Amino acid sequence: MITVHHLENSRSQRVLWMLEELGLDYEVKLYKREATMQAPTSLRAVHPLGKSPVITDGDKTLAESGAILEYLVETYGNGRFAPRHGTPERLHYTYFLHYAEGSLMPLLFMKRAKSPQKLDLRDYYLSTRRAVPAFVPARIPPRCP
Ligand SMILES: N[C@@H](CCC(=O)N[C@@H](CS)C(=O)NCC(=O)O)C(=O)O
Repeated sequence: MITVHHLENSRSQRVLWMLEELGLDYEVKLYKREATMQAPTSLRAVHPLGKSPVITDGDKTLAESGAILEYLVETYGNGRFAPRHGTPERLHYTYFLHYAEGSLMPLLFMKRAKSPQKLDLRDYYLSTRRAVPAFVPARIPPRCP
C-alpha cells in the first residue's frame, strides 16, 4: 500500500492527482500547517527537512514531487502518462517535469510573497521559450492561458 505524507495546501496535491489518475489504492497521512504556514514538526519523522510530499511504497520512501510522479508513472503507469523513452516527446515531458519545480515554482513563490520586484509571468514564460532547445518552444503556446 502506498502512503502519502500529505501537507494540506501544498505540492503534495500533485501526488494525489496522479494516484487518482492511475487508479491506485493509497492512504493519506494528513499534516495540518501551523499558524506560521510551516509544516508541523511531526513531518520531520519522515523527511529530515520536514517537507511534503513524501510517499512510502513497501520498503521505499521517496520525496520530491517530481521524483514521486516519475516513480509512480514508471512503476504503475503501464505506458500511460509518459511518452516512450528516446522520443522527442519524452524529452519534452522531461523538460516540463523539471521546469515546473526548477524554474517556475521559485518565481510563483516570489510573486506570492509580493516581491517588490515586478514579476511578469508571461514575460518569464516567453523568455523560457527563447532559451530552450528548438523542439520545446515549438510546443509552448504563444500566450499564457
Ligand atoms: N521541491 C520539493 C519542495 C517540497 C516543499 O517545499 N514542500 C512544501 C509544501 S509545498 C513544504 O513542505 N513546506 C512546509 C515547510 O517548509 O515547513 C517538492 O517538489 O516536493
